[in-house]
Amino acid sequence: MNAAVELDPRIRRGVSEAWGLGPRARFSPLGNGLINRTLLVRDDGRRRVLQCLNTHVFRDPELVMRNCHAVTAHLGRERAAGRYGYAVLELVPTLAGEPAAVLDDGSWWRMYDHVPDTRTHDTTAAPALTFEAARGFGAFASALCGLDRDSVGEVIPHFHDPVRRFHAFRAALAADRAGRAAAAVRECNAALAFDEALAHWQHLLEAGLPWRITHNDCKLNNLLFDAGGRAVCVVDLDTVMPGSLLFDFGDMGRTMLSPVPEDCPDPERIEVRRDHFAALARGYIEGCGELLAPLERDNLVFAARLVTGVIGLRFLTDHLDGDRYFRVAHPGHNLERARNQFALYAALTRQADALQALVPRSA
Ligand code: GN1
Ligand code: MG
Repeated sequence: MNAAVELDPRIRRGVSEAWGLGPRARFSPLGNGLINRTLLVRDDGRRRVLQCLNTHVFRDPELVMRNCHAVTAHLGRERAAGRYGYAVLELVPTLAGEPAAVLDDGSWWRMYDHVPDTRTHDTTAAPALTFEAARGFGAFASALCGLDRDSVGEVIPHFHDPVRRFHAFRAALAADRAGRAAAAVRECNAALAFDEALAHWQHLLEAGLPWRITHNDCKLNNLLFDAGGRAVCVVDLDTVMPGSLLFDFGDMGRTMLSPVPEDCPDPERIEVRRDHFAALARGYIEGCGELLAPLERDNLVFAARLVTGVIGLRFLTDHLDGDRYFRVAHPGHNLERARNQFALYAALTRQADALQALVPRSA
């Protein structure tokens, strides 16, 4: 269990007043998120999850909270009707009945019930776990297809847009504001080669790639598992918004096909495990049910390449910008992440045909 942290006294007072926490409430860090700050709160035998929203990333926190509410309420109804077999995050309103508390310093805090007896994984060793994760995220996408499109707004416009991400990288490289480009030539060259994926992306848009409500951050550690490896609950709902299922499958491939986590600094250890890809495709197709269109199914490997490349671009852009977006644990962390993602991108590209042949033709 993680050690307790001392919250800034004003923050502690603010959140305690907002949710009526007792004087002995204890806070400890939770999870490995790179954007929001997440804490486990233990108060009088009760456990809850407290999060500070990163408002530099989520510029419209009110919209984020409205989306989260719409999504959790919808999933709750699907679950009650027997159409969704997973736990659903429960937002805990403040004592004043608000979905979040805005403290004097302008920080946004919200609370979820803690889902008991669960854990996250940063990597998967067994294809069975990969299958479970993919089926869980697939069921999540399928459950969201009944949600009214107007009830979920675009929290981060163009979030996965590969063309914009590529241009943002080129602009960061040209600006070189942190003076790091010279020492990152290899990674930058790998990133520049990503433009070969853009034409196919354009083609998919023109071919009518379905736009749905998607999670947009389906990395393995955004799913809670029980001790037996069963998927229990999808978390991190802040980026649920209109998008493509390819973004979700791509993030799963990015975080489950390689045996090492996204920041493993040694590219030699990165590989694409075909048995995990087969499990991923089978699990996702089973979880999505009828939802997956042929154009989506035929592009699952492309999805993994696309998202791996886009996240590689984002890590590298942030490195060149001076680490202003993703949380880093040491200097060069974003560069290591980018190197890792481009090594994975290259491995996926080399094996693309063999992998796509593993995708079942129908559910
Ligand atoms: C961020 O918050 P977290 O760590 O689950 C990021 C994702 C990246 C991911 C890389 C809003 O997700 O897009 O894929 O880091 N979320 C946002 O690990 O930018
Ligand atoms: Mg997360």
